Amino acid sequence: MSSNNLMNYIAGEFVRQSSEDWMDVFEPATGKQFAKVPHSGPQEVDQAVAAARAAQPSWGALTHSVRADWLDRIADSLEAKYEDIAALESRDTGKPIALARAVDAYRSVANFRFFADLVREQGVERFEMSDATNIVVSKPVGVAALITPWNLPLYLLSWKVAPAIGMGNTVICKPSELTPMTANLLMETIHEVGLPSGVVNLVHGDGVGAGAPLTSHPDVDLVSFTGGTATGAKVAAAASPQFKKLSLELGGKNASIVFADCDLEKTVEGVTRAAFLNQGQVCLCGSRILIEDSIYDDFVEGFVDSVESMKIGDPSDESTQLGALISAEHLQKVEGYVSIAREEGGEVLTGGSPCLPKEFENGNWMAPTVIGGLPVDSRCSTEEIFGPVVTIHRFETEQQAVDIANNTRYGLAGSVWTGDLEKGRRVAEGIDTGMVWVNTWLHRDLRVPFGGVKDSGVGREGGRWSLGFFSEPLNICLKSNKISNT
Ligand code: TXE
Repeated sequence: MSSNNLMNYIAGEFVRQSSEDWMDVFEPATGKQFAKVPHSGPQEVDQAVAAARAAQPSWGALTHSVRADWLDRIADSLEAKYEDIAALESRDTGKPIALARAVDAYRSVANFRFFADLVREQGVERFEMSDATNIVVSKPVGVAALITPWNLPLYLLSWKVAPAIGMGNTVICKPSELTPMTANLLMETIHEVGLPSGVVNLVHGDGVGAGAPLTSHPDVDLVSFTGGTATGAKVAAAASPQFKKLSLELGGKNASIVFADCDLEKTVEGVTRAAFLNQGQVCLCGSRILIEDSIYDDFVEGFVDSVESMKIGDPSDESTQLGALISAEHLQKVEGYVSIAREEGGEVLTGGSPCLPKEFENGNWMAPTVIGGLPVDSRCSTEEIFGPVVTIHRFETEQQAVDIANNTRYGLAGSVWTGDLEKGRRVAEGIDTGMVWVNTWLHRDLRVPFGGVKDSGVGREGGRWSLGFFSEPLNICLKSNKISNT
């Protein structure tokens, strides 16, 4: 068996699945198969849930401070593998190595460190009454299913694992079958540091084989899911009848609103980054750019120049800014939207096929694409494309900008670019969304709530919101009989 045939991690052991059913993992940049993952089914899910259930009472009984020390040990060990994380993530997802290092490797380590500190600070809340004292203690929820997508594999998995185990839960991870490599590396790390067996388990496989049995499993108490909106609806339908605790981080169709009083140069740079980071495959990406009429032509000229100057190609080259899309199917979907845009009357201002060396000709490549001239309610302007394709639109008034921003089923994020912070805040408050950045984008503070409204999801994670989601508050009211008999 090749070393790139990954195994499930259950009860502290790397285990072979029961069948010889494997799924191929492809390198997005070249289209070549380079690894296999088990195509696990309900049997593997049952084993992993049983391991997590068995480990939960003793893990949950440890103090916050002891569990925080474990998170720090995992962070230390992951930090030593920083370059491996970046290289694996770049190969597995097709993203540029510089981005994989600065974003994926950095945040994966930072997530464990951040939650170690936050969990360690957890105390018991007290509310005094005239004749009694209430204390609120945080108890673990139990066994958690953590399901993650392919765009930021370890970044998002660590964002869930750290607070979940930090609060005393035990977990089963189900990473995307398209990008399993760094989840495997996390299991190796956890094994190396000697985390008690069964606290973290991992089942590889697809949504139907492994994801669905996990979300409907009667012994799973909590589901944290990040992925597409259609899949999120299936997860909710499976988990809700059993009243599992549920958090859904789904898609987005975020607006970048550009006012005439912005700093044009910085805004062009920021809006370009917001549109195309990770090839536009981030749920927070600003894929609809709304521009105030009086600067429309100047902005568009600068923006198209900026987009055309981005270097696309070999993800392992340090100077690459745009890599490959995740899969051939996804490329087809994204290209399909460009055809739809043309049918809807849109004009492609830049984009088309990138010109790349021969070794990449079977990869999933697409040049960054900017589309103008579409109505604000067209499909390309309202549906999530999740690729390097943006639409641009004009507005004349603040209210018009807000109305266009809200003209979608999604409500995850957004950005406003203006020299007037009062206006920035006012416009931000008008948008039905979970997060808005003013004069910046993806400027993350791990303490703040992360999540969306409408079809972008249910619930918030991040900082104390994560700790709240991954725990159950128990209120105990203590009244001493000695003080009074009333
Ligand atoms: O994600 P899926 P896909 C959006 C984006 C993209 C679309 C589909 O628009 O084009 O979603 O992407 C597991 N029960 N986002 O198909 O299917 C699956 O195995 C339980 C936005 O790749 O949502 C994987 O581990 N689990 C997003 C995870 O769900 C199931 C990031 C996500 O896969 C399941 C990625 C089921 N029935 C895509 N079916 C974001 N919010 O950032 C699948 N899975």
